[in-house]
Amino acid sequence: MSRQARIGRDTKETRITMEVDLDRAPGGRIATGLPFFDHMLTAMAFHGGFDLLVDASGDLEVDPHHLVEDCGIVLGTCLEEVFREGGPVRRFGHAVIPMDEALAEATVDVCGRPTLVYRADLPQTHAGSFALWLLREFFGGLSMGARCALHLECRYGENAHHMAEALFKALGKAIASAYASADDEMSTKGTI
Ligand SMILES: [Mn+2]
Repeated sequence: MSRQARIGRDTKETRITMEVDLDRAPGGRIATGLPFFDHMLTAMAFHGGFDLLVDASGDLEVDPHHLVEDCGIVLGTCLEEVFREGGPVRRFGHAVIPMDEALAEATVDVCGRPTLVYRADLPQTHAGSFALWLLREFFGGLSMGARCALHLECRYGENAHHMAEALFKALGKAIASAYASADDEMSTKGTI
């Protein structure tokens, strides 16, 4: 069964094409026009061990908020398609990942209900020119698109770049385990 999805989404604000293949090795081109965001998405896919292609452009001159949030929605929608068409998944995924002095935790439940809990007290507002409060918009869009519960916590750290990167690495690993193939539907209700 295919555990791959390709989705295009065009609005007046953004134009995004994304492809996720959970069974292909990472290495796809990730280009959003926001280098730090590319760096985070690359870390997520690489450490999750799946391939992600992103071709995104948008009204960055207005505010990168639209693009970052929409990338979350499209990635989530890709995962939702994998879930619907790729056979049963293990449903829960969890990872705790350090990066130098920072420690971050990600937990995913592919439960059909979107929820985001995001706890990260980042000591700097920006990484390069990237405004780090945008990360919440990405994670919110992701949980919405994937209809999953997503809990992200950076327990501690001193460098916001390290803290964000640890979060994305943990997220990649948690996604990989949550969407790994299972023998049966993992719900006592019999359906998700
Ligand atoms: Mn880095």
